[in-house]
Parts: sequence; C-alpha cells; structure tokens
Amino acid sequence: MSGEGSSANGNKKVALITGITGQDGSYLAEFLIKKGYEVHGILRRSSSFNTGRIQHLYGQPACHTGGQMHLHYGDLTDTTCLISIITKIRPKEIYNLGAQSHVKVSFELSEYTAQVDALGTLRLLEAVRTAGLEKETRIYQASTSELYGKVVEVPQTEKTPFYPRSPYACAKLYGYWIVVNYREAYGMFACNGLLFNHESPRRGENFVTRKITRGVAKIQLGLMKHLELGNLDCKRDWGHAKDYVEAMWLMLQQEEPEDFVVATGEAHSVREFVEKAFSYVGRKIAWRGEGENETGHDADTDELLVKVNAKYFRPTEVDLLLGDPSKAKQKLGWKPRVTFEQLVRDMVEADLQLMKKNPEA
Ligand code: NDP
Ligand code: GDR
Repeated sequence: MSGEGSSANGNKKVALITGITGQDGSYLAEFLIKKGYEVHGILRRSSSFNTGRIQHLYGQPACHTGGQMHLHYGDLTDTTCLISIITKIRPKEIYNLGAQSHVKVSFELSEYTAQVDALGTLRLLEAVRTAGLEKETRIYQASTSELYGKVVEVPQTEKTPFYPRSPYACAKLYGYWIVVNYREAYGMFACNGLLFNHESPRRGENFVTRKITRGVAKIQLGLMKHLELGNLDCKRDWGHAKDYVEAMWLMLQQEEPEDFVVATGEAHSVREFVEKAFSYVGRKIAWRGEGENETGHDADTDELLVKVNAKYFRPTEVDLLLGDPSKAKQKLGWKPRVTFEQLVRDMVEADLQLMKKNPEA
C-alpha cells in the first residue's frame, strides 16, 4: 500500500475517504484529485479484486502505487486501524462513505449492518477525537433518504421527520444522530448529507437501476432471455453520482457545519425506469397481469422481457421518495446537471459497451 509511511503534507489538503472502492468513493476520489487533494482511502481486505472502480487513479496501475491516491487496509469495524490511519495522515476532511449499503441485504445481515453503518460512524468520530483533531478535521457523513422511509410528508426536506423502514435505515439513523450529537457536544465540523438515490454506470450490480440496464444490454445482445425484478411501482428520486459527490465536498467548504438534502426534485417509478431503458434499444414494453404475476413483453413480438419475482420484495418497502433540494441550491449553489433521461441513457450505453467487450461481465 502506497499510503504506508506517508504523512500529511503541510500545504496540501489531505482527505480520507472510507468506502473509496464504492460507486461514490470512486467519483469523489476523482473529484478531489482534480482539485489537488492528496487522497487517502480505506481498503477492505477481500479474497477477490475490489479496486476495479479506482484502479485508473493510481499513478502506476500495475502495482497500485504512486500518484495522489494512497490506500490503507482498514475496516469500519476495527477501531484500532481507524485511530492509526487518522493519527498518521491527519486529514483535513473525512468522507465517511463506507457502509453495508444494500437495503434488502440489511434484512439478512442486520447486526453486521448496524456494526458498520451505525457503530462504524461512532468509531470514526471517536478516532478523530482520540487523534486530537476534533477542531481541525471536517467530517462528511453519508446519510440517506432511506431515513424518511414511510414518508410523513412529500417532498422531504431537512426538517421532515424520519420513519426508517429497514435495518439499514435504522443503522443510518444512529449514524445521522451521532454526527449531530458530536457536532453539538464537541463543536466538531460534521455534516450529514441526506442524499437521495444516485446512480451511474459504476452503480453496484444488484441495485435496481444497474440491474435493469445490465439486463437490457444482455437481452439486446442475446446473452439473457428476460429480467426478474421485485416491486415495480415504488418511486425514487434518481440523480447521477457524479453530481452528488460535488455536493458532499461543498458541504465541507461552508463556514458552518449543516445538514443538507441532495436530490433532483423529480420522482420516477421502477416501471418507468424499465420502460425508458428498453426504449433506448428500440423496444416498447406491454405489461400484463399484476402483483407477483406481472410480466412485461415486447409490444411488437410479444417476447417475454420482464418478470416479477417475489423473492425481490422487501419485508417493509419504501414506496415513494422525493427530495426538495432547495437548501442545497440556495446555500451550496449546487444543482443536479444530469437529467433522468440522460442518466438512463448513459447507463444503458455503458452496459452495452461493457457486454460487447466482455459478455461474461
Ligand atoms: P457502495 O455499496 O457502492 O460502496 C460502499 C463502500 O463501503 C465500498 O467501498 C465498500 O467496500 C465499503 N465498505 C463496506 N463495508 C465496509 C466496512 N466494514 N468497512 C469499511 N468499508 C466498508 O455504496 P455507494 O457508493 O452507493 O454509497 C456510498 C455511501 O452513501 C454509503 O454509505 C451509502 O449507504 C450512502 N448512500 C448511498 C446512496 C446512493 O444512492 N448511492 C444514497 C444515500 C446514501 P467494498 O468495495 O470492499 O465492498
Ligand atoms: P434503495 O435502492 O433500496 O432505494 O437503496 P435499490 O436500487 O436497491 O431499490 C430501489 C427500489 O427498487 C425496488 N426494486 C428492486 N431493488 C433491487 N435492488 N432489486 C430488484 O430486483 C428490485 N425490483 C424492484 C426496491 O424494492 C426499491 O423500492 C439505495 C442504496 O444505495 C442505499 O444505500 C441508499 O441509502 C438509498 O438508495 C438512498
């Protein structure tokens, strides 16, 4: 690991990203490197390759060293490593993006999800205090629209009360409040970004948007027959991850630490996402049946393209999320650039290219 032995450079802004190997971590690392930061990231030990999203950022990709990015083995469940990394690199900014981030999986891995998403946040805050950096280091916490869950008002703002609907959301609720508490108790510059769903060609393959765009590409290339999905009628406020990492950075550049909703202000159903994605390969979907028995067919050929499978239903669902990003627009000067149509098109095009190059992908 090139981070070993490196220390904070007095003039250079040093940032630490947990979850650097994930969708957001990779875009944020790119963004910060472009801004001249020395970027450090926490890498989980894995038996398989997990740096695919960031390998282009190494100075020397073949040996994972060099350039402005440095990786350190670590884990949000391991207090000692967090203290050691933070003490060594003395980051000016920490972005806590590391998480077990899959809502459906959190019903099966509820305790682990709490360990990482709830207690991991506490460990990180305590590590900053242990290193004596509570007045110097600014912290971004990846909070989420999932906190609103069974929503009590539409659209959701920074003031909307929370109603979490999954072990993931309950764990993130603790993360949200411990950040608020440490800000108030110790005067730490710590902010929650209440980010609504954001996607990209780098989105994990088992989140619904990427599952759809991969499926469309595979079906189009004759590599798969049909796609199986869960609830088609839930709605999400979908933006592009590239836009959202900029909002994270902007939050840490303000005079005062505050929490912000980051969203597009537009909601679409999973069904609409499916229809739009297939429309980019020239196919119109005709729906038949309902609930567990619903299917989607090519309107011209009647070929089965989509099938509902109850195995993807969640014990408690979040039906509608729609964010009001007015505060972020006004105070951060942030606004989303990528539209829903562009997002779907980009993802379908990227997966078509990927599958053409590597049909096994
Ligand atoms: P990903 O699932 O793509 O990435 C999660 C990252 O966390 C990966 O780098 C993963 O490592 C790492 N990680 C998982 N477990 C641990 C652990 N025990 N210790 C250290 N690191 C760990 O998520 P996204 O990039 O999509 O999201 C980033 C953050 O933002 C997450 O906290 C998520 O909950 C939150 N969020 C995401 C939204 C979205 O729409 N994308 C919306 C709102 C909030 P590895 O690569 O090894 O698995
Ligand atoms: P979400 O994203 O739960 O909103 O969490 P996901 O893409 O998993 O689900 C969105 C909606 O689609 C429905 N759905 C399916 N979901 C998946 N994964 N697979 C399917 O086959 C399927 N069929 C329908 C779901 O029921 C759900 O309603 C994401 C994560 O990134 C979180 O970490 C983040 O906090 C929130 O977004 C904001």
